[in-house]
Amino acid sequence: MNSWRYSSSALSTAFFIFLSAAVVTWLLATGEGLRRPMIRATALAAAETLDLKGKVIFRGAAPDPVTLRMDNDRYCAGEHPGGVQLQLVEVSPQGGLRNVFVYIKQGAAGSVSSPPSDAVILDQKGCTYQPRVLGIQTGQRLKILNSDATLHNVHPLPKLNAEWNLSQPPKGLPLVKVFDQPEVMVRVMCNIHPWMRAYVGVVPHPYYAVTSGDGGFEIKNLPAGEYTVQAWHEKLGTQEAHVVVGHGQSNRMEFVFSPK
Ligand SMILES: [Cu+2]
Repeated sequence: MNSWRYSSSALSTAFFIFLSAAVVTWLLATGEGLRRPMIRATALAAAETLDLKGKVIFRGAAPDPVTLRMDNDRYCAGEHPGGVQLQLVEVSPQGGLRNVFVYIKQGAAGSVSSPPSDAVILDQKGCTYQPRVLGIQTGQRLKILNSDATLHNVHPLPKLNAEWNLSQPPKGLPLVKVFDQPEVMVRVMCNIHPWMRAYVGVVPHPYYAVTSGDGGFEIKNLPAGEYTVQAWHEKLGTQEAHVVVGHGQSNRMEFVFSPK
């Protein structure tokens, strides 16, 4: 009896080893393992999360601001007598760069959560989009307001999501839209006011931020693991960095942009 038990157990062990070897061989052969997000299984098991904090710096001479004339719309021109000085490379006295979209490009897919119920707000105010750079999750509602007493036309120009083009009456009802596909960035324009621009970073997770006036950003509640982080700026392009979050590593990072 004992010998039968022993041999049965040995058979089970042998079968388990065979099955494990087959799975490993299949992963190696198909490259499936390589395509998995770069999250350490041990980190996820520990359910450790951290806030990834960082700063985006600009070194060099910022270009001259552009003067926007809004003369083709009396309301817009009246909101900005003398025009608008638009500085797209907006740098703080300490060198921090504003309006950089920073997001987890690789490594967060295993932690995808359903989109938050709160809508992201994009306002049209003073004939500009506010904010100019924003992030949103796939499936999350984008609520577009028109706070101006003039007609606007909201026209995103995506490459992966559906394009649409809708007029919005003066102080009209909000438009509510959703992006289905991750896309960094979706440019939004207004067919009536050619100076109007907004950029929407659509990501499948909540791990993104836009730098504030001092160039700082914070990506909250990031599971410990290894990540590729990308920083995007409208005029200065993109940069990527590999970071390890948790495991005793620093949760601070820095990007440095220079003139193009
Ligand atoms: Cu407009």
